[in-house]
Amino acid sequence: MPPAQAGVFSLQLHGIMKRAALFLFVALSVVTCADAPDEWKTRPDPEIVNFPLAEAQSVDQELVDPPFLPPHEQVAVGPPRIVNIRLEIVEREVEVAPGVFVWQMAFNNHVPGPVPVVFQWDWVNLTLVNGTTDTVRFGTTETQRTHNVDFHASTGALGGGGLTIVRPGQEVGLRWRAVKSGFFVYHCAPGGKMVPYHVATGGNGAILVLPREGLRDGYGDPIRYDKAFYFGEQDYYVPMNADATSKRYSNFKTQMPDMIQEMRGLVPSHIAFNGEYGSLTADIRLEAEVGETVLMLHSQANNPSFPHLIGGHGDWVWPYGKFNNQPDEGLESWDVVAGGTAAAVYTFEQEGTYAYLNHNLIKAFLFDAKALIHVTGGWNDELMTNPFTARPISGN
Ligand SMILES: [Cu+2]
Repeated sequence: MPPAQAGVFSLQLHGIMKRAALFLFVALSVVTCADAPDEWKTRPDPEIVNFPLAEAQSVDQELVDPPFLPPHEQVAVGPPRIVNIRLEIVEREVEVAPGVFVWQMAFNNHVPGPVPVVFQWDWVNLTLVNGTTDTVRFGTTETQRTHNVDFHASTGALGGGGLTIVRPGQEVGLRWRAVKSGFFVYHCAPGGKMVPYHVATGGNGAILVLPREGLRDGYGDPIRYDKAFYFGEQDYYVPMNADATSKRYSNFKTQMPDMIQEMRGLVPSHIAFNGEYGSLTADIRLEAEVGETVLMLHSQANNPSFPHLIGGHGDWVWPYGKFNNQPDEGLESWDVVAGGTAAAVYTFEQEGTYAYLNHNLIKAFLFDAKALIHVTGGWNDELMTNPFTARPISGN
């Protein structure tokens, strides 16, 4: 072989070897990448995914006021179901902080709205009512505006927003399938500037879609929680007077122009957990025992948040609150994106009062983005103790 051709052959051989090495590397990478998620991820069961709607059992779910969740199983028993829920929209004036009144848009007379609990692949069968059928339960306020609901957990039609436009005095039905598991925001979204107006006056909540096999930790082992608390964080943009009281309006409609003007500044006047200042620090007492595992669910429909449990951790935290992603272990603070959620579990190990808050500490303490969890059941000196208590400086 002439030297020139030998050189070309050598180059070709070199190229072939490089391509072979590259192929081997890619093949190994594919095997490695394919193996890693398979260790934790579970593939959907085709029998569940393809289960016929016509054969699904229909069950009613009675929703409850946050921060609590309706009684529920943590592992699915049987095939997908149709879960019937009812959301009644109320426009009401509430004192969200001392001297500060807001006309809210409230699902089921509460800000945030209630948390339905279903399993992945169930169907959610909603009746959305604009107004009330039960004036004793919800007061006598009549609604002024058109509303709807956009479920981030659903698929199509603006999350259902396009199929649920409902005028005062009307009701509308919407059925959708929970194809993703996780904790998902829902909110009113009637179009244009009505979207931020309705969301930032309280027209939002979240739905819990559990994996059918239940929650799993980073090792793939089952997690079962003893309690679940929902921390719905709400920002308000309240037109204020010079004396730190709010302006007052005759209804949800007449409040809108001034409030929209406040929103254009992007700076909330008030931020609360569970709709009102003091709600989860004074009005409602959250309790747990040492050894209990608490599922902490957080949503913010309009802004980011940074949950933190003072004195504890997120033992396991699901990125973006979505349970089909492997959870992160032992976090100090974690993320809620705007229009998103977080889900974390923590097993309490010491008694005491824990603050669960937005670790933007200005929002926690100068506003009211915080809650308290009161834990009883004993103290473990090995985890923490005072070798000596505060005393004059001794120099030793
Ligand atoms: Cu609305």
